[in-house]
Amino acid sequence: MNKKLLYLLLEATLVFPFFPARAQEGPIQNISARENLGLDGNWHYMVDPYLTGQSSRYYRNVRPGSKSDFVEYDFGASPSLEVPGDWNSQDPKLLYYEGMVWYQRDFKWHPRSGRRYFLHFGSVNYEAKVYLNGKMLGSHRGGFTPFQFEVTGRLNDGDNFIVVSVDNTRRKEFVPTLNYDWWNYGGITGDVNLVEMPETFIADYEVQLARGDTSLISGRVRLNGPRPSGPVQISIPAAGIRIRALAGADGNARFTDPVRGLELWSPAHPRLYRVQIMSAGDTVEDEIGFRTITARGRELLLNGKPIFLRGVCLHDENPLIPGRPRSGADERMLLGWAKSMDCNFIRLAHYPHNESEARIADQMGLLLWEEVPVYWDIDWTSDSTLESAEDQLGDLIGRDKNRASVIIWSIGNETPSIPPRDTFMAKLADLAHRLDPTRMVSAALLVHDQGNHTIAVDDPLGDLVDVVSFNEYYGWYVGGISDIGKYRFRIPYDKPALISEFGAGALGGYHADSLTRWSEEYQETFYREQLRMIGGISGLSGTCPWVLVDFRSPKRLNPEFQNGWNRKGLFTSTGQKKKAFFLMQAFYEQMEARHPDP
Ligand code: GCB
Repeated sequence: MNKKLLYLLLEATLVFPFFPARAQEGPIQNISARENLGLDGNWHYMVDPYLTGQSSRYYRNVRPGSKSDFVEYDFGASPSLEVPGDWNSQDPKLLYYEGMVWYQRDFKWHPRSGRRYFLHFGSVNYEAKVYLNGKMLGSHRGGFTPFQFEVTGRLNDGDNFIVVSVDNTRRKEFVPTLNYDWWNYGGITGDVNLVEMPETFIADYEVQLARGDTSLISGRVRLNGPRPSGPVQISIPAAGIRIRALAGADGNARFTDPVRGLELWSPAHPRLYRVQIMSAGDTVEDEIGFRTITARGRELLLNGKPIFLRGVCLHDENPLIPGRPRSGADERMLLGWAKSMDCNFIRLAHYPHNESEARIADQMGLLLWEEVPVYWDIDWTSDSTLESAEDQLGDLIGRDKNRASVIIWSIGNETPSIPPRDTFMAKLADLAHRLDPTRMVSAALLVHDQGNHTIAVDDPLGDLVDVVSFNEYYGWYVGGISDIGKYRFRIPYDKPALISEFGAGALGGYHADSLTRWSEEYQETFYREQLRMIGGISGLSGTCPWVLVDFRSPKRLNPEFQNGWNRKGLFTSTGQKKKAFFLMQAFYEQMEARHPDP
């Protein structure tokens, strides 16, 4: 049993010795396709900077019964926040708030016998304690990945209420740690659902082409419940495919079957098939695309053919709110901006984005890099830090393993090589490979200046990843524009290489000559020089400028040009294109003409 599970069970047992919470092995796959009561919407909230709520038992949600009753809180009379959504963008008092906030909402439900119920959260940043009808269900740490609690037998027939305490205090041992270059948006940032399932149900499934093989479909279905063994069927009606498999006593059914005539998914042709997974008592449907992603020496191959990744980096932030996206429409808008630059690839930095984003990318024909927040210098020697990084990586892969768009799992960003970090990252690389042998594993590496303008990509982690990716800021943090052309890169790997970041800041609408920092002209010239330099790197598999849109960061304090925003966006914070956007767009159009998407 993994340690997180043990923690959940122990905690639940201590609080309710006679009724331990039953935490799951992993959240139910494809929640949005299940019978569910959506619990998004308005939740009451109370801000609790002094951590009074635990001892005052806010989770009991008591309301004064008469005028003379003494109760020092009242959810019902408190204001509300939209869920999903961060609190920072919904109440001006909370813009910089880091700490505890209590959420509460009522709902009506009539549980049916012979059915099982799960309370599922898409993401809560960072630590959540969840209570149903005054009793604790359990807790979860990690701000970006889903989790759930089984609530069978705990629902009232009729009126119910949930209370969640959410704490986004940054801590040294957390992942991410104390210091990072984005806004620490707190709150219930993902969807909340009450899900109804049969007693034995399809808890998880994976349906993909076998690694590098377009003639084999392979995967796994996992049943959960009192009758976990039995036949399962996977069918793809439009392709005339029907696969039968048998789940053993552990609930797992594995299969590998030949397929013929399947149209492959690609950015040029994002074909998705309706896939039906059936067991004796349960059926679930998904939309899945089929493609392979492999490497041959320095070439990256999609469906066996070379592809150049015309990428861009993106934070999970809608600048027009500004805050975490609150709907699929927000995400579609951001991905649409990337498409308008002729991108076929997006690096979702620096943490898991909302689950629906990869589904939208599947539909729009965008390839994705997904990442866990192992960012800069975290606590490499702490067991709990490693456990948290592993949990987040496992949960992300578990959530998005059926998405054709996702081709790269990134295990971290700019982590400086020292022995304990090398050991830590080797474990993550190994875990990602074990959990998903069909995709590429990468990390955004730091480079090292060997003198004479020679930049070596020589991080030992480069030996353990499948795609060598690196960030470089020559002409912005190092040297000026006129130096960019002098740099040469040494990339001593026979693997695909990718520039995972390069970029310069510009305040939209600020115009000056090309030597004036923060002007659109400086940024434009920086891009022109960078693209010339990058053009000299032979065999590169892609580029990802930093970053598509200006984003909020409390580290960016230049009052004239930044004002709490990282200004390296190709779009401004109001959604306007900067001059450099058009240069990048022209470059990508040329690249597409030279290397059309397979
Ligand atoms: C980086 C980081 C990214 C920062 C960016 C910057 O190297 O990976 O998170 O936001 O530089 O703007 O400095």
